Amino acid sequence: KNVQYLADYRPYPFVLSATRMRFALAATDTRVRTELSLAPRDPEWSEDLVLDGGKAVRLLSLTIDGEAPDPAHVTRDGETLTVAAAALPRHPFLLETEVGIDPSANTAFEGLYISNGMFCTQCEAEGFRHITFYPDRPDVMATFHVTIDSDLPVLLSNGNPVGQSQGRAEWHDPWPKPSYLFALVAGDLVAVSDSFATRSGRQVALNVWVRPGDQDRAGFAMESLIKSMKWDEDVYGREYDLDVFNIVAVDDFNMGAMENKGLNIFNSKLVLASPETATDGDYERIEAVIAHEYFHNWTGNRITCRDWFQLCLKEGLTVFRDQQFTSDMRSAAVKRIEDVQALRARQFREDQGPLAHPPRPDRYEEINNFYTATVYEKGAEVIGMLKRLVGDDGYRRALDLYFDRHDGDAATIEDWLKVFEDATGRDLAQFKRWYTDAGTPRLTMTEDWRPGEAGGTLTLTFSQQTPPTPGQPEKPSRVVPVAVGLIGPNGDEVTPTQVLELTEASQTFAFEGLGARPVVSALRGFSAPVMLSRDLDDATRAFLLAHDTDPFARWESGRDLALSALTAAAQGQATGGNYVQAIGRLIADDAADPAFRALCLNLPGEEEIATRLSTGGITPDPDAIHAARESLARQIAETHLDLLARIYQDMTVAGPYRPDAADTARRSLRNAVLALLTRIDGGERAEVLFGVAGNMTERMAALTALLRRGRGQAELAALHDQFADNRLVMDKWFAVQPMAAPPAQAAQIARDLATRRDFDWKNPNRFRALLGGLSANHAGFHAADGSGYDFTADWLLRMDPVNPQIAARMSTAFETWTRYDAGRRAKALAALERIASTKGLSRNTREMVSRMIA
Ligand code: BAL
Ligand code: ZN
Repeated sequence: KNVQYLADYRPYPFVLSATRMRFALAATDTRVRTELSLAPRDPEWSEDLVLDGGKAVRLLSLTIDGEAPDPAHVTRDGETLTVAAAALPRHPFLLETEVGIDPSANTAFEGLYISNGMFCTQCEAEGFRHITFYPDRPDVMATFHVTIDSDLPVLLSNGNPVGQSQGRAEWHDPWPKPSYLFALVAGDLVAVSDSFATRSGRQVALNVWVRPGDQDRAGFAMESLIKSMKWDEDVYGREYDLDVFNIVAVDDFNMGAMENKGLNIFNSKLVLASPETATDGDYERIEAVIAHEYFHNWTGNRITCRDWFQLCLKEGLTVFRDQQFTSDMRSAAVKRIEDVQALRARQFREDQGPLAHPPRPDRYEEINNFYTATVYEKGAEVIGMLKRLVGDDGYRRALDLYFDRHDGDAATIEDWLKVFEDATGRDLAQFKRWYTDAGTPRLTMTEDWRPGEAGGTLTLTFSQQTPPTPGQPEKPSRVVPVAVGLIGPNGDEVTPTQVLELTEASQTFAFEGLGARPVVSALRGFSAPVMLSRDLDDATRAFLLAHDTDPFARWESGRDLALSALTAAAQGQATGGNYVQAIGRLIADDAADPAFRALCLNLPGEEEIATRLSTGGITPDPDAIHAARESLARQIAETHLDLLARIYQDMTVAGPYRPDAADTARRSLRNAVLALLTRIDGGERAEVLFGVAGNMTERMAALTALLRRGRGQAELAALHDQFADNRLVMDKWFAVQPMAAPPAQAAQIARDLATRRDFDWKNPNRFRALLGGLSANHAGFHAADGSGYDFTADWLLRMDPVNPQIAARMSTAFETWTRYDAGRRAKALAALERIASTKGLSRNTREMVSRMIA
């Protein structure tokens, strides 16, 4: 085992000031010459020079200040190249290497590879070591000067262009950066171009590079980039710092996108959009991810991470910033609810199982396995709490200090917390546990009401407790900000939002001088990433759903009502009359935001119901959960048939397609209603909509509704005929079939799809579409006969030698396996053990599987 520990950190013993590289690109034999300007960190102390370098990097030559060292002083193992201290000067020196690499053989898409004839790189976290020998760690930062020799028409790297001639381009990046931010692209590409004048007057050339023919789908990405640049100036005072900002879309990409300095590389699904091919959700995601990668220029690039344990320093903060951006561009209330839904679906799920880890882990085997919901989304939640605790002004002062103090640094979570302490005077020692401790705290709230002459007193008692997680049996109390408001019996707010700060295992807070017993609206805005439990009857929940002034808390009341009905039904108990009535009143309110009504109307997913049950100590039965959810949906549809039919008509969106918040909101409500109506009308409306809709949002909604009812084959065929050449649409086509299939058929449908010639499984998007589609079908993936587990294990094993990152990432489909019944557990464990016992398994997948079966 090759475990890395945070406690073992020590600075690199050499200082690297400048890196010069020359690439002679060729598909099977690319030559890379690298010059490193190095100096010993401490001239009194001699150390070996250890450079990282993957197995496939062939060393062709090495010199120090122009001389080849004695070969006895140079040793190579599978992962490093070491020059013995005896061969190194005690003064600054130039180390030159030439290596040969084979981009055409690189199916793992780490380092330099080829996608559809285009050369492309992905270096975060440790891809650069597959390009050349280098101190491939984020705290080694250097300026880069890159020359690319190739006949391909477009040759790009980081920084500013400094030379362009036939078959050659030169780029210089003046901002010292770690190797993970290096990028190179060479291909037959065309650009959608624009420009941006920064607030200090710098003209920046902007380009979104795509394959010829895709230009008409790149405009929205450009609009999003310009909005992001403006927003970061207005809200954070951050200005862009190069003459050019390039974005490139590539079809084969392990991640969503990558923030390389001045040369962001994107998975094409997060750049390309047209109304006919992309959904409203795709547009919103493109806007958010373009912003996210752009925002990294300050939070990630200008200030980077000292080591990979600090990954959430840049990711949590940048997610937080992109969430703020989307809130400002669209509806803050809707965005908050969507983010909490995503957090619960991915991060709470992770926290409850064997893969639980803190936002800042203190050990890993393979860092690529830690690009997780905990590092990203919980990392963002922790910053939201900090902001709530220190206030908006304190947050702004702390961020200004962070940028002033740490510009050009490779920083740590300690540095981050220190700027908040220094800017606000607050002691954050206890708060730091949010970074170091895993697990979702469980909060319990009880109420005590005492009427009195001078008004009544309401006392709230909170207790907190966090269940053990792997390696962390004890969980000390954390600081938990709980935003609370009080609503009077007539529905008026009597006490506006206050933030209560919990620091103890149990604590009370009193509200005095109250006229009548109020109803408590708790955890407003989801003020902390905790699970709150309180004894509340359905009538009070329905009251809050009707009257709460905080949109998140209001939505949450509806959610709780639905979950209480669903969890009861999944255990064979009574049905959800209260919820059905309350939801009818809510969606009938034409004054309310349609997006909010849609969020309330969409029932919790089966996975969420399973999580709620297992949190309460009950073993979830996927088939019973599926049946309960279907039955409640049908009950809603039958009870409110006329109302739903009316809303379906009213929410028709006229005119040309626009992906803005207003039209997206109307379509989201209309599509939520369609899913219910399809349960009653035999699919009539969905079939019509699929035929007439000019946009992918409505066509996918119609197709999904039909497939869930066992229909939709003609529509599937039509979509295929129309878009067989469009990879992104075909990914949707592959994903929706197992996802929306009746659970008993899901695994077989996935298996059949996997035999198709166009199941281009080495493409990460296509692989994720099919396996992710199946695992999104809760009862299908967890089919009692183990067919979902077996199918998934077969394909993880097939993918692992080709692309270990993707295999390891997709293995998280199994991360909840321990919460199911003995029969399912045995089948899931057998599948995991089959993977674990496979010879030659990658470090990535081995680490994931062994943590899951530990
Ligand atoms: N840094 C990896 C991709 C992202 O989070 O932006
Ligand atoms: Zn990021």
